[in-house]
Parts: sequence; structure tokens; C-alpha cells
Amino acid sequence: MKRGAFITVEGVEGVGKSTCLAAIERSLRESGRPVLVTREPGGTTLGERVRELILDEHEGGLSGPIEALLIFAARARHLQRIIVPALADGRWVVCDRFTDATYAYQGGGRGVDRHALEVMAQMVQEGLEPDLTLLLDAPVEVGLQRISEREHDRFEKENFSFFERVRRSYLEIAARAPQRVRTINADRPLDDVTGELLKVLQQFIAEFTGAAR
Ligand code: Z5A
Repeated sequence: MKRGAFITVEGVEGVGKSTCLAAIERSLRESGRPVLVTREPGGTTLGERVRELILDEHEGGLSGPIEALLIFAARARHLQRIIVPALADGRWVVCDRFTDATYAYQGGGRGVDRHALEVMAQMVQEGLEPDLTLLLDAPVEVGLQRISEREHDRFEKENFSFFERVRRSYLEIAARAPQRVRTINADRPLDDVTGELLKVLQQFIAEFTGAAR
């Protein structure tokens, strides 16, 4: 059986990832593909515990390296228990954030050495990379404004320059891997954003299914 495609969605807070994930899932299901939607950190009991821990605003003293180690531990379990079996079973896996988020937040945001992150990624992913990454990009102030009404978690309480570094890291990743990472301008009305996103997705489906034939 052909393996399914691995699609990730990335971006700084408030760019519209959750909103767009729903549109991606709908579109894939309508095209008759078996879909698994998951998230990081999360997707397993261990992953959800790590998520709770790293988002808890009362959790003091979690340095960048501690965050990275926790996130990669959760990722290892997520890959082993959920992502790899689903892909092998022919399902299309759509994941809300993956390793690019670690390069952006722990690398760019917290200053963890990129090489150390690459070593952990290699150990945990064993060469598996997303087939397509949809990077929703908008100025930091736009995203933060969109989430200004809700209660903020540990990351969302960071300062503006932290998110600027995160955004810059994401854009650098996209520049280095233009084939895999497709950047979508998320500073537009939602219909325009989802319209472009679904167009990119359709193009990818055609390429992936053609290439997998
Ligand atoms: N993290 C990490 O540090 N390292 C890692 O390796 C990983 C994660 C994997 C959890 O992420 C945290 O984990 C994350 C980094 C860290 N930081 N935080 N917090 P998350 O993905 O669960 O949380 P999030 O980024 O905070 O999600 P979010 O704030 O909900 O953002 P979003 O999903 O991109 O936005 P949304 O909920 O779809 O939309 C926000 C609001 O904007 C909502 O009211 C929408 O209706 C509105 N919206 C969306 N699009 C538009 C447009 N185009 N126009 C107008 N309004 C819009």
C-alpha cells in the first residue's frame, strides 16, 4: 500500500492555523482520502501532558533546552504510536505544528543551538520529514491582536521581540526549503487565506499522488 502524505501547518500565534486546519481536513475528506488530524505537542497521552506542562504559565524555570527535550520526547512517542503507523496505513496525516516549530520557538525564540536541535530531530524522526508544510505568515502584531481577547498561555505572554525572532526563523526555514514549505500570506480576509491554501493543497495532492503512482 502507498503511504499517506504528511502535511504540517505552522506559524506564529493567531495567524489562523486552527481555522485553516479545519478547511484542510474538510477538503481532504471531500476528496475521499482517509485523514488523521493531530497536533504537537500532543497527539498521545505523553504529548498532551508535555503540552500542559509547557503551556502552563505557572511553570517557572523551563529553559529552552528543557522545552526542546520535552518536545522531542513527546514527538518520539507521537511518531512511534500515531504518525508513522497512520502513514504506513495509507492515511493522510495533518499535524498542527511539528519540528519547524521547535527550530522557530526553541531555536529562534529561545536561542537553543540549531545543531543540537538537528541532532535530536535526526534521532527522533529517522529521516521522516513532512511532505508539505503550510506556513501561515502575518506580521506579529496582527496575530497577537487576533488573540488579544483570550486568556494567554506561557508562550503568549512572551514579549514582542520573541515572536519577531520566531517569525524570522520560520521565514528562514521557508527560504531554505521552498519545495516543502509553502508560505501563505495570512494577513488577509479569511476567505482569501483559505482560498490560496486550498489551491496549494490541490496542487500538492496532484503532485503527491502522481509521484506515488
Ligand atoms: N511549541 C513550541 O514551542 N515548540 C514546538 O516544537 C511546538 C510547539 C510543536 C502551542 O501551539 C504552543 O506550543 C505554541 C508554541 C509551542 N505557542 N503557543 N501558545 P498551538 O498551535 O496550540 O497554539 P497557538 O499557536 O497559540 O494557536 P493559536 O493561537 O490558536 O493560533 P492559530 O491556531 O494560528 O489561530 P486561530 O485560533 O485559528 O485564530 C485565532 C483568531 O483569529 C480566531 O478568533 C480566528 O477566528 C481569527 N482569525 C483567523 N484567521 C483570520 C483572518 N484571516 N482574519 C481575521 N481573523 C482571523
